[in-house]
Amino acid sequence: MSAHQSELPVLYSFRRCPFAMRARLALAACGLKVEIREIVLRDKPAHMCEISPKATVPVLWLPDGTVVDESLDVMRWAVRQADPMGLMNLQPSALESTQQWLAVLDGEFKHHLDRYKYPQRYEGVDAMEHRQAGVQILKQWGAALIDSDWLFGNSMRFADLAILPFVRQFRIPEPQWFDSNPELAPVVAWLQRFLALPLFETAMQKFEPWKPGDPAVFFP
Ligand SMILES: N[C@@H](CCC(=O)N[C@@H](CS)C(=O)NCC(=O)O)C(=O)O
Repeated sequence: MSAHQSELPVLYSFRRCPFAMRARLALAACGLKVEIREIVLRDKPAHMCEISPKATVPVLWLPDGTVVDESLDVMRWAVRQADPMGLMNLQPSALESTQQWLAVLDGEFKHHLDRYKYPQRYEGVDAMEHRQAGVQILKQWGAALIDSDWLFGNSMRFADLAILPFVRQFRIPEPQWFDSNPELAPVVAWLQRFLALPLFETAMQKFEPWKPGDPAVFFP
């Protein structure tokens, strides 16, 4: 019942999750089509949990049965299939910065983002301290944006797509404060550029939650 209904990979996804969002962005940017299964976090499909017991989205299930269940690995898989936008056209130094920034993003930045956005979920947390720590990290990315539209020049690359869904999340609690913060001006412009992309609109397409037996729905 949960088998592939086509020759295409299946992507378990949740629209609002920034990890799933980066996976959809990479798939769409690489011109790859998947069978999409939108999930609800409090009622995850049994098949998804079976193939990936850690049960986080995104999960990409390939027709040969391979399971790719880390968002950065889904992105890496996508660019290996095709890279028409040149997301991986990077000098060795840019590749090194990409790796460092992604480690900071999924580690420190995500830590501060969660505590800024949802302080009530943690004990003894001061949201403003975490907001400030997040700003310090954003400023490092902002420094790379002083003379260019994207992190590595005037074309979007892998790191932009991996990082921007999380910058978007960081803006959500206090959009006016974020947009008018002079320290963040290059980051604000970077985010606005991203939100205006047709690619972003494609990645944010809405789907009804999937249940076993539903006809296949495709993304993009
Ligand atoms: N390291 C994972 C993290 C994915 C993740 O944490 N996704 C969240 C949603 S944003 C999730 O599925 N959480 C499971 C839950 O809330 O039950 C990745 O990069 O794919």
